[in-house]
Amino acid sequence: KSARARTLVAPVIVSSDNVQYSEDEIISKYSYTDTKVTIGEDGTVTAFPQNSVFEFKTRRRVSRLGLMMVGLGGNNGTTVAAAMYAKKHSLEWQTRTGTHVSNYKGSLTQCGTFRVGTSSEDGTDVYSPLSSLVPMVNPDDMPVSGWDISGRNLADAMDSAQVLEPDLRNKLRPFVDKVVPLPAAFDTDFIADNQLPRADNLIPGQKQEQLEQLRRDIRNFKETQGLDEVVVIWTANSERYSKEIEGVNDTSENLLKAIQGNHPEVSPSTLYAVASILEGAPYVNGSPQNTLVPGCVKLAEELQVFICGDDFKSGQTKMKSVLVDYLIGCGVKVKTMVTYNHLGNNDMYQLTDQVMWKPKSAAKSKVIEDLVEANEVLYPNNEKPDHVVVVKYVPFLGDSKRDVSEYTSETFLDSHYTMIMHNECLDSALCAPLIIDLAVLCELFQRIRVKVQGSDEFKSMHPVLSALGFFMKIPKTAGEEPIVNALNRQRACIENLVKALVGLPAESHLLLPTKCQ
Ligand code: NAI
Ligand code: DG6
Repeated sequence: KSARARTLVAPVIVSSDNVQYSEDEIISKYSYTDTKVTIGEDGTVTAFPQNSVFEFKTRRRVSRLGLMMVGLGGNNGTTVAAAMYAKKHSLEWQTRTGTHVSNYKGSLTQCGTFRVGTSSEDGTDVYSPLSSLVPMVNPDDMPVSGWDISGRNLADAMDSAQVLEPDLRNKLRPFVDKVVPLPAAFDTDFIADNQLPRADNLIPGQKQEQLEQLRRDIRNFKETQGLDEVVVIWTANSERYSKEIEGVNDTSENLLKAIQGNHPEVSPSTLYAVASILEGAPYVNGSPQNTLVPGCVKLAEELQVFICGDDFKSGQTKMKSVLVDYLIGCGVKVKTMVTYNHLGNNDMYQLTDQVMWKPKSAAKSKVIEDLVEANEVLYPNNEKPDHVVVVKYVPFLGDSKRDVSEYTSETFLDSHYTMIMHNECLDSALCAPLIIDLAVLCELFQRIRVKVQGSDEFKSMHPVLSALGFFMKIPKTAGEEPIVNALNRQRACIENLVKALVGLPAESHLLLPTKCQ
């Protein structure tokens, strides 16, 4: 039997009345269908399918993009930088299992494929990467910079992270041993005491001076590397929550004043976010703390700069957002989820501090709420599964994260269905490809303009980039937009949005002709 699917990586040109390609732009029309539901006084439910037309304009020229990571010298930061240097210089390295060639496995944009359609020749499904539909940044061409409270050069930081194989570290050393992170904005009140010994690379002065220096750093990076755009991604230690206080961080004006006044509740991460927004650089919060306080969101909205949060969804939580979706989706009632992580990297060491652990604990625990709320047949009266999250610091294991999870459910006639899982992977290998994807997709979003039905103006997407929820434990949404946690829905959102840019319909999964006579 011949193959039923094939992957084509060549650019896909869509031939349809819904799309026009000019030298500079792709202009598409997309018919968006949703169903409005009304509930009558007698309880009757009526559904009204509705269509609206969105027009998209996507600039075809890809910006020259630079990535700045906050926490460049940490495990994630050095792993991302290593992959990019290794790929750019086509490095190969030896391990006991053989020769390895640099690659971006684990990245949705670099290694994921999506169904474009059915071959007219032989009926096979045709798949392509997203970058075949719309041009995207090649991460090999993306200069990397960033800040760290530790002034170690990247070669030494890679050694200390113990993520990369020794042969690869040796091959990278000549490229990175002169690369030193920029001095960081820092406040001892937002980080665990156990991190203080590494804090030797700090911007002097108060918060306003720190903000100004961060802004200069972004501008310098842009100028010296000849960049069109910079994306800033927080991958530094998880901070404590900052208090949200009326008059301090509730509006953009108050937040800027609070920075000027060196207010103790303005966290370093909020300073980085404000600096990025003021410089027009999209900002991604890869940790669970409330960096994006209301004043910061308002600033992003006023200046129309993208923000995305919170906390990378890389391992156990990602699995949870697949498995619980699968179980509840099959009509199985999940009753308990008990999940353990143990590992020994610096992130986990910092999380031994109970104040710093609080936001991470909340992020790891929230991830199934929408899935449970969506099924009152199984979960009436606000019932919820018992959800326990435990993490432990085990220094010997370093970055090798162990995830042990037990899910107990009720299925047919209340019989019990128990699943036990054990995963092991380098924490940073799970997370680094997400950072690359976030940078690549932020750049794409920067090039999109959209006109909603009834408007005559093309505008950029909403500054809160909820479409990137696939990568986030607690996706930040705009206003009343509901949070979606199910990974498949989140992936479909990115896929269908990119398809809309070239006038392709959303994937229906129907394959209808083959099912009909
Ligand atoms: P890490 O501890 O190895 O690296 C963090 C780096 O941030 C350190 O080098 C530290 O010196 C630096 N840093 C701390 N405060 C800073 C500041 N104010 N400015 C600049 N740099 C600062 O941690 P790792 O493993 O790289 O993780 C980074 C972050 O990503 C953590 O917050 C973690 O919770 C989050 N994360 C990681 C995931 C993963 O799978 N690895 C998944 C989800 C989130
Ligand atoms: C403890 O779980 C360490 C954390 O930093 C995690 O590695 C990180 O938040 C990833 O979490 P998850 O739940 O997606 O594996």
